Amino acid sequence: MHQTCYSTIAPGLKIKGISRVIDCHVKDTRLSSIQEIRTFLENHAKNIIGREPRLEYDSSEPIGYTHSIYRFHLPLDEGRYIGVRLVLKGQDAIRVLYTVPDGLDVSIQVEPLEYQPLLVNPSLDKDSSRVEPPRGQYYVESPIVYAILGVPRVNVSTWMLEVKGEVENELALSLADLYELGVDEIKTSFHCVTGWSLREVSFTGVLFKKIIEIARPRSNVKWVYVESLDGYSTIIPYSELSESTNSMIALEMNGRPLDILHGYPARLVIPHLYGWKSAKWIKQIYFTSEYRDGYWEALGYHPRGRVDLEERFKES
Ligand SMILES: Nc1nc2c(c(=O)[nH]1)N[C@H]1C(S)=C(S)[C@@H](COP(=O)(O)O)O[C@H]1N2
Ligand SMILES: [Mo]
Repeated sequence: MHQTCYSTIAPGLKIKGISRVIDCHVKDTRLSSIQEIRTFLENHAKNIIGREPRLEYDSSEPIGYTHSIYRFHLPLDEGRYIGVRLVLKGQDAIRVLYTVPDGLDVSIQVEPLEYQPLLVNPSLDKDSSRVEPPRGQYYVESPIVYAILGVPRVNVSTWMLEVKGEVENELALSLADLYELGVDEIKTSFHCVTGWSLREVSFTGVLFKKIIEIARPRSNVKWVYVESLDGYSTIIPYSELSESTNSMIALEMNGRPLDILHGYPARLVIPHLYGWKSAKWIKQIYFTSEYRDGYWEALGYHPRGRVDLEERFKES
């Protein structure tokens, strides 16, 4: 079986008791039934855990119109398990990801590879507010709330947003400081990678290009890594923020301070990228020349996540 695997991790996954994610790219594998999926995964897992696997089905869901995810468990002792996620594009398997719990020794028979995202930067129409939903998306009436690591408690009197890394001016901004920088309002659509989109939602906050002007990232900066109070993280190509006129640190939604469920006191809103890049409850923005996986990127999602290019998962 020809394949490339690499080993990765993100802080939020550590919180969940996962010590690493083994991410394997798959090629030329057509799976047209659940039976074929099972057989394929059993063979695949044998290479990873080095013994006969017992595969238990967990769940599956469509991601847009093109992709789907199947989740299985490989049970271990004491109720622990290795999580297995199979990503399919149509009927083609494109990757298998294993979430390995803390303290477990797996004999990986494959070389872990450092993932090097290659991003050419096509300047396409980034307008996401047109009436027809983008490919693979459908409109819903109200946003679905995601809090994969729970809703954190926030004390706004001590909360500060830190802006750090390879910048000339590091910043620590309170909520009042953010308002003092001046806020703008945008009206936009918002697109979750699982397929739902919101139309015409308004956000008020500090435009990201204003943060860039003040912090002055150095010329070698290529990525912006964002960490949240709940341990969530994500990574965004620097150019997607520096060239965007409507990406912001949002403080209000539809004219009112963000609800705690939607990220109070501050969240990112990057309208032309899938929703997982719009981290809620943000605490640190880190400018860097080096790529590293955030929470969902460590689980196989795309380093850039452009909606117009349907960048849902990393390329195989
Ligand atoms: N801290 C944190 N930020 C997050 C998430 C999360 O689970 N935790 N989910 C992301 C995903 S997948 C989406 S689609 C949007 C959803 O935003 P909403 O919960 O305000 O609708 O938040 C993003 N930001
Ligand atoms: Mo999402």
